Amino acid sequence: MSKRALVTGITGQDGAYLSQLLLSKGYEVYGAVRRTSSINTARLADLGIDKDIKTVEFDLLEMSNILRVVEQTKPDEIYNLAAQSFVATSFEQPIYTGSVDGLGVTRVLEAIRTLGKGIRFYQASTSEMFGKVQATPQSETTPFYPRSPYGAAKLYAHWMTVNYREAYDIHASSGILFNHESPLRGTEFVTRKITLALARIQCGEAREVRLGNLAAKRDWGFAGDYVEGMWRMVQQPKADDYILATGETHSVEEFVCLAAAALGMEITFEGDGLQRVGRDGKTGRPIVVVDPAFFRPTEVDLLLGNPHKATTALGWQRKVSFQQLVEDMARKDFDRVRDGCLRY
Ligand code: NAP
Ligand code: G4F
Repeated sequence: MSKRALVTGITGQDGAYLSQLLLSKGYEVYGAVRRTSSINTARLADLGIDKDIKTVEFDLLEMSNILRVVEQTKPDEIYNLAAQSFVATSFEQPIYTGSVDGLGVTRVLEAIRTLGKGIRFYQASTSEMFGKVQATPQSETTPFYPRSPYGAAKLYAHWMTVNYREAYDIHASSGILFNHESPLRGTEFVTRKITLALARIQCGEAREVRLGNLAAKRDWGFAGDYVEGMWRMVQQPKADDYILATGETHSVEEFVCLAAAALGMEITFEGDGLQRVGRDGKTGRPIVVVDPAFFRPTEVDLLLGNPHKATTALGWQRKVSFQQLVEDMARKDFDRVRDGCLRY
């Protein structure tokens, strides 16, 4: 008999790739979708799987709803990907972020504790929990030091996942995932913001892109590779916590240069601090401008993960290189802008 999975956050980037993977493995997939004024399944449609998923109305803020959904769908596995996932917004909406990203996870764990301790649980934890990093590279034993309300809420959720595993013997795993991107990434995140803006500039629809901290460094991988790691964690005989990362780090500025090159543009940077500017190599026109509006009250300067445990215990490894990822994102956005079919 096929396994049944309940995926929260199914309308987001990871929800789409994970559902595609689970369907390919013969799972019956229930997609937990919160009520919004517009239907929001464009990513699932892009992967051609929107018709294969059974959707259920779900909100991490509503305990009674979570209990009913778990009772009615009777999943073998729950993947909790739902979150207010944008770090910058968490500084403006810290209480909301705490309720969804922190307490929301406890609500799901309570539903499992109440209704079915046999349900396996995956929690979408994050490298943002390392924040002001205490060691480099970061591994499962590196101490946490979150630098945003998002990071703090996710850290609470991480420890609740560990606690419910230890206290109630629930098969609950926490995936500490470093940044992962794709053509399905939300446009507010820096990678997609860059690829979309450069595509618009190349198509004559925009003149410049305004960014914040160009020196920030991230360990960026491809989301499609990371959902495979989530699934592998849940299949282990014993639940545990694992880092998924590439073991490489690159700056925002490097990402800009590589994305520009993929579109046949050359950008050269000059100046320091707020005066730093990226110019078109041919015309000298400013294309990348620093705007303090995109600085964060507290920043995570550098993330670099050590995926050794996942590689050895799960047999997981990323397949898509950084260069390939950037090129895929840049070219996909160029096609979308050129063809006038931008849906998210
Ligand atoms: P995303 O694209 O922003 O998707 C977030 C999903 O959560 C969306 O489906 C959203 O629904 C849903 N959601 C938000 N608030 C909700 C609520 N109150 N109740 C139910 N659903 C709600 O995020 P992602 O990049 O796919 O990331 C997936 C998860 O991994 C998130 O928990 C994120 O924090 C975590 N994570 C991501 C990364 C990364 O680099 N991508 C790294 C580490 C951890 P709507 O469509 O209605 O907004
Ligand atoms: O793309 P970002 O917004 O992602 P961030 O903050 O690293 O968070 C993402 O990864 C986390 C895993 O570590 C996830 F948990 C989280 O849900 C999310 O998916 O910003 C990346 C870096 C930051 O240092 C930011 O300050 O890029 C810098 N940046 C510079 N200019 C910018 C911009 N970020 C955004 N969003 N927009 C800018 O204009």
